[in-house]
Amino acid sequence: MSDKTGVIVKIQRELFYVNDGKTVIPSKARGNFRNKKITPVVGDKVDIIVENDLGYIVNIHPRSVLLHRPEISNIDKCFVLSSIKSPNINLLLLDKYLLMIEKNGMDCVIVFNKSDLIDEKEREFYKNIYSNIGYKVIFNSNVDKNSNEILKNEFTNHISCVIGPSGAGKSSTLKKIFPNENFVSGEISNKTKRGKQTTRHIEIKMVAENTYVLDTPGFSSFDLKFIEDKSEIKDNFVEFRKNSNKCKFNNCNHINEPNCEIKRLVQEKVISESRYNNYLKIIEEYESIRRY
Ligand SMILES: Nc1nc2c(ncn2[C@@H]2O[C@H](COP(=O)(O)OP(=O)(O)OP(=O)(O)O)[C@@H](O)[C@H]2O)c(=O)[nH]1
Ligand SMILES: [Mg+2]
Ligand SMILES: [Zn+2]
Repeated sequence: MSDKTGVIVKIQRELFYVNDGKTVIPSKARGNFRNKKITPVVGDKVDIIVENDLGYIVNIHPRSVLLHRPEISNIDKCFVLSSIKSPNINLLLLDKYLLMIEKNGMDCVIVFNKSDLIDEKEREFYKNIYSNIGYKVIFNSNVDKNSNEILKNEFTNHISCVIGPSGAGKSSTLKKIFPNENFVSGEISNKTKRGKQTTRHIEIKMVAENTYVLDTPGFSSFDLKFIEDKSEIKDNFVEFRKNSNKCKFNNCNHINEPNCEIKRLVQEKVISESRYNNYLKIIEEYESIRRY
């Protein structure tokens, strides 16, 4: 019997795989601990007791960040990866992801993947919306012979996750820049001919010294349960936050209020109409879930 501390790198078949820096120990959650109604998630730093090669989780360290969908903790950087074509980009989903990232105070990089499928004009259009408000935007194509070193460097010294819609190319991109890891991407398997493989389980992988990445399964929708108060929505639209001190009312929601600086900036095309419309949709969705 021994005591160890490590990180849960994956969860599979009711077992938590804890990496203590040397080995990975399959572990179970202790009964008394499960009664507290905290479920361990990937990313958790935990204390375990090891008996006969099986660990028992006895403590979870405080989490710096806890994300839902996928449920993961202690991640410090998020790569939001979407294709613009095939599948078509969903800017509402992208803006929801950004809201979640801002709320959790994480670093963020927006990756527009499959840049081989779009022209310069489309490129500029999407880049402008997000780089104008301060986001780092990187275009990537896995069709290119060389791996994208600019993108690769963004991972160094972080514990990152890659999120984005299914089929956008998250696993393909990780496989291309970290070729020694077995990220499973959606090629049709020749052996089974069973159609597309998608990412099912999530697992933190160490890809370089001090550098960890987590590939996640794509979701087509993303709910707003992580929002606790309506004001968090406007506060986490970065370009609204920056300009709202010029609104007439200091609790302005930027919807129906007179002399609203945000609405003025939308009209002047300084703030993107797409971002503003998605803000309104998110508010509407938030209010509709609150009614139940
Ligand atoms: N044209 C083009 N196709 C790509 C590119 N990157 C990935 N693909 C293709 O897009 C499809 C989906 O790729 P995946 O990497 O499985 O996508 P994913 O985001 O991991 O999907 P989920 O695991 O379902 O969430 C595959 O057929 C890839 O070959 C790219 O840069 N350009
Ligand atoms: Mg995948
Ligand atoms: Zn306002």
